[in-house]
Amino acid sequence: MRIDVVTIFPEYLEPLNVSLVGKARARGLLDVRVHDLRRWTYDRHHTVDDTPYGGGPGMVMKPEPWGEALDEILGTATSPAGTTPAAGTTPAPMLVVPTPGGRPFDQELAVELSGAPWLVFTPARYEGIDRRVIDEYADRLDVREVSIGDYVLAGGEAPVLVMVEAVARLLPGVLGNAESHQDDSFAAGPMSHLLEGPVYTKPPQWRDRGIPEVLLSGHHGRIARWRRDQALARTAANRPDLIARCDPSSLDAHDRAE
Ligand code: 6GU
Repeated sequence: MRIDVVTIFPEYLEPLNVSLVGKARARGLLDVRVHDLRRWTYDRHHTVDDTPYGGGPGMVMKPEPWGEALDEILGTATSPAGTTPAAGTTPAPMLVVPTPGGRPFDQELAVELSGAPWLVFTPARYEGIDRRVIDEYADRLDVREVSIGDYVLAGGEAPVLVMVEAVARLLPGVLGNAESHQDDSFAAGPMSHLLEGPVYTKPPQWRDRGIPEVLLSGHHGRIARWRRDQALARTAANRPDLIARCDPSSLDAHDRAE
């Protein structure tokens, strides 16, 4: 997968050199290119923002640098949403626009993005990017405006780090064990919409605390049942909204499986 990020703070994306994403890049599974938006400014102050039409507080990112940056990065690779480029041509990139006004980012969207061959992220500062830029590229590409949660950040760079990490760990070969994200919180399957319960490792005694006995029992049925109960309790406590989305029949099936 190729990922381009256009930002006025390229150094903010340094964590993409570290850990899981850094290793995926080093192994050639991920081709990440970070671009400084100011490369596409030509005035002495490398201006990227201006005052909003209609008045109001804050500044808006000017359309020209974004347009030039995206034209250069995308080249001729454009294809309207819902179409596929002919064999042998450049794959259609997906444009991901981080904004608190976007659709909520969740595991389902992470899975969808992980299936794209090429993602282009446009993290903005200030009050956002001149709307005409999003409209311009939405005519030619699959454009997604995405928010990572119900709070306001100073810019889209941290959300890009979040989204790239969520997507990268889904790519084939990135995780050590091909199954290791199968039972994630939020993954599809019988435990979907349940949060993961507590986990334990050695030593068997730490301070005055031991390990729940069922985990030492070797009884896989009882262990699975206990984990499901723990997951359900944690979900009820922290995310009661998710309980409603649980498939009750899958829970009953799990119960009977013991
Ligand atoms: Cl994607 N951007 C900003 N600036 N704030 C956010 C966000 C994005 N998602 C949640 N808050």
